Amino acid sequence: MPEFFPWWVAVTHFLNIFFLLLLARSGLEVLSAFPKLYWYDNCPPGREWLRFSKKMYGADSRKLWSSLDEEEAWWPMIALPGKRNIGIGRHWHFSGVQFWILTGVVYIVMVFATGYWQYLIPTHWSIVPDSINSIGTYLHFEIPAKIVGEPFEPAQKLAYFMVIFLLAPFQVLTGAAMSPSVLARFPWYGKIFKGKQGARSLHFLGLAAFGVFTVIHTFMVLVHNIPNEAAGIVLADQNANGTKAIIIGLTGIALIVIVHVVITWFSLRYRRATQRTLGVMVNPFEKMFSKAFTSRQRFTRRNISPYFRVNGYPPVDHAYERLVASGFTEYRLPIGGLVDHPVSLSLGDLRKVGEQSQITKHNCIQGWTAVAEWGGVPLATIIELVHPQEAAKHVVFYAMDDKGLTEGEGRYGFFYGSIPLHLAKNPQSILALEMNGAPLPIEHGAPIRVRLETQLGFKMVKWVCAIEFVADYRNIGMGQGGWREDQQFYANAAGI
Ligand SMILES: Nc1nc2c(c(=O)[nH]1)N[C@H]1C(S)=C(S)[C@@H](COP(=O)(O)O)O[C@H]1N2
Ligand SMILES: [Mo]
Repeated sequence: MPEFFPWWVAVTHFLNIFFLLLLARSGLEVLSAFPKLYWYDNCPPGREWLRFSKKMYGADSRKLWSSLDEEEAWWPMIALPGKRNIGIGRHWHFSGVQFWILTGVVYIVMVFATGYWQYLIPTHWSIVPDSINSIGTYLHFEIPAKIVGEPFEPAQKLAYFMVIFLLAPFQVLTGAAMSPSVLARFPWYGKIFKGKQGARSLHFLGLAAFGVFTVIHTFMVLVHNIPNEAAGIVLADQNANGTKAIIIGLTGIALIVIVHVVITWFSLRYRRATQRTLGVMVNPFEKMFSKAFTSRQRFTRRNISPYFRVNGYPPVDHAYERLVASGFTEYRLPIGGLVDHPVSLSLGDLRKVGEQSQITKHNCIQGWTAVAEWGGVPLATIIELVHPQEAAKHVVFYAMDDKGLTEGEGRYGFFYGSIPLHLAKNPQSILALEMNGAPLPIEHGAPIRVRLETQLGFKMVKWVCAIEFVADYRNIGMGQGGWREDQQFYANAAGI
């Protein structure tokens, strides 16, 4: 039989504490951007089953509001990094999860390679009544006996089994069910979890379960024979000096806290550097998703959401007002840059170029979703029309809303976004002129907005006024590939 407390359990247990705390805190940062949980993907305001926000926005609100207004600033003590930084929070979450999974894989391999699984995996249903007995014993303020020849009592074994073999994979699976490119490519996968909102709710409940487990687990270690157990889990030797083990254990916890304080401070103080550094780990991963998956969404008219949130306030300048007043008859869309045939098209010209419609689900980075029908011109047809040169690698969409005027809060400059050429060629990448069978409403991007159905919402530029094919986006704006990447530190790839 394997040792009760081998060294690799001590090591992976320590790493697990570090990464789980990282995932919990950065996950809360993501939640803070849309602190509402739903069980269905239409997610209209007011119908959430759980809300962590006092702000109320009604679906019948007379004043235009934007989904970014629903975001909450959470305390850096709780969220990583806190203070409305979902871009940075996601970077930590997706960097951390890779190492957490790696730790888990190493642990599981060792569990099976060494035979340790016998201590963790119940092989008989009697574990259930035995566990109930154990819990009864605890409720009489006594410690139940360990299973003969094993390190744990029955309730403990069952709890560890559920956390390791059910809860941890559950968090990975519900996490994956929130990626827009996974959902677009495999719509059946999302359905298992009641859609993206179901997956968000379940992922949150998973976090809550981890929290409950951690509290009980820690308490149990304290009421059991603490110096002894500490010696086992910290020093991988139950007979080692307990006091020494407790000191080393507490030092380890202090170290974890210090690292968390430092990375939180650093993330808030040097947001660009954090975005760049963690981007090295996250971007390839996100790009892989965007590249491998194309959207296969086929919703029906019955799936169309009665309420579709707006993100980003419409342009407020006179030029845009004049365009609206003219019914966009004066609107022209220049498409140029590194192309053989630059063009400038009116809405009528664009309609002649091609027509495609699709009913798809929108995924905002904050977490909300909504289904609509979009009609317009496939970007692939535009590409054929203008014929990009060899050097063209990205497509940049420039918008008419100047964030300094529409939002303020220290933000400035016109909204824009860029995508790699391959995304523009995807089957459901279009320039939409219509929403739900009518011309695009102003708040949703009139007269033209981009639709890319494997990506997060922030990539789908509204109120487009020009399109440029470029070799590189680094000399545009602040060089990160889009306005939200520049000023909110979002990742440039948006398939997750
Ligand atoms: N020009 C412009 N386009 C934009 C934005 C914006 O602020 N300005 N916000 C983006 C974000 S973050 C999202 S989620 C979607 C929202 O689209 P909707 O308002 O039609 O729901 O638009 C995207 N396109
Ligand atoms: Mo968004």
